[in-house]
Amino acid sequence: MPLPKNFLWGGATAANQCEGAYAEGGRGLANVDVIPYGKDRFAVESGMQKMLELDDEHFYPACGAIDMYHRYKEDIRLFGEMGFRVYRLSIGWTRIFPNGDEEEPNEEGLRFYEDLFRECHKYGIEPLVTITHFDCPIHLIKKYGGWRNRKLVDFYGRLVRVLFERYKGLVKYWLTFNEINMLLHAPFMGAGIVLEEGEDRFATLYTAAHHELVASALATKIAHEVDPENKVGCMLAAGMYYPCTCRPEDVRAAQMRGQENYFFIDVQSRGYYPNYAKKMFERRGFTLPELPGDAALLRENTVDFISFSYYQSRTAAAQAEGMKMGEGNGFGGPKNPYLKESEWGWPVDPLGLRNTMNEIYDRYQKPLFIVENGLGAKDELIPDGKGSYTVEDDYRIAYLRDHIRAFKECVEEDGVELLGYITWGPIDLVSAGTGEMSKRYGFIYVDRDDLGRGTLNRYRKKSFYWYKKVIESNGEDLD
Ligand code: BGP
Repeated sequence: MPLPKNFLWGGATAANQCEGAYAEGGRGLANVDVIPYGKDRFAVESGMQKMLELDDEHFYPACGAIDMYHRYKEDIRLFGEMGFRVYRLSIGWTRIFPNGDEEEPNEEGLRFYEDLFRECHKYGIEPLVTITHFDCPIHLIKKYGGWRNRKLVDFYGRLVRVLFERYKGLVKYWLTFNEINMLLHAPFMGAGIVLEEGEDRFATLYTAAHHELVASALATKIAHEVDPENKVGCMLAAGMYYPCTCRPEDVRAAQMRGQENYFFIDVQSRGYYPNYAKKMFERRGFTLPELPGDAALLRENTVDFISFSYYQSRTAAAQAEGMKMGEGNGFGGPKNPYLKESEWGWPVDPLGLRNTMNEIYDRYQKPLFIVENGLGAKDELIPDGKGSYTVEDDYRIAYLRDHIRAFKECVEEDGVELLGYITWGPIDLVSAGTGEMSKRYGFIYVDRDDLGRGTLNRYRKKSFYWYKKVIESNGEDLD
């Protein structure tokens, strides 16, 4: 059975990784702007090092990024040329509310996205909007402490109401928080949280988690009220945990890591806190900062579909000491000896995508949506023989082909419902993890290096023509 005719093929970006123009159009400063390139990046991202302003000693890649703010027409035209049916992008919160706590939105920011959505529709591209993709106004961090403060729920509620009302009829697919589980791994990026010395990390992170979960349910409620056509999804940084051996202790370790991962989605999809989480809170002496009405809000406003990013499977062991540890999308674990790795050390596991999809679908029984997948690799720009340049990125094609085969089998043979497939970074952009430009995911090459030098010109890679063919044939022609 082939994929459904209306299957949504496309690509995904995040505002801070592509727009640049950080101080234009009335935009305010956000956490993502002040995460520097280089050795301090990880400490800032993970909330261990406080950096709430730009300084002269660091380079901040998000401030200029690939300048999509000024070039979105050219970029969307290229997406149209590939035949995209969906383009996933995120809203820069501080373009709409520069400080985050204003009463009135910034019209210039609203107009920017309205124009962008209209541009998508010109090419028959459906926009899918991530409301926050690692993005929180600096003012809300300085004044309120980020998502550890309940007030953020109200400010977020104000933001989403403005978006749903303004873009009614232009956008119908929404994601509330990108990779919501990343909050536990990169609290500054995920929730605008800088951990204070001596602060109870567990309590702070799960307090912020509760606030984001309530905000997500509130957004789902408002979205459905404003337009019953709206479809709202949660978004998980996915990847099934494999036990390192069949020792029951390792299987248990994998199960527990899985629960930590699914915790957010359990609440967003089922509408209540799972017992394993309540027990964990009890053991840690943590009381959920619930207000009257929260439980009902969560219960009555569950998501319509489950979206997720997938780059790799993960491993877990009861005793990881002495084992070789590997890299991964924020979730390193013992190395999996059965898998090859990318240049950045991320395991490559196409079958893991099918395993993961089955696990998620079994758990929630709701339609799935792959909204990120791809290979970060170094590319070499070479003359194309026609007066321009290109990249012979067969390695990227091979990665994507294997993953597409895997999800097709999952749909066709396992019967999993899948709304679409969206690759990460269809145009090269700033890496969230490392801040590099040289970690490229795109079908379109952007001439810019790790320190922001380059013409910003765009070039079609070999994978550009390949993906166009894949979409045209609705996934039948993968050669
Ligand atoms: C996900 C993020 C993206 C993206 C991607 C690739 O976690 O949602 O923003 O960047 O990973 O990661 P990286 O950019 O670190 O290679």
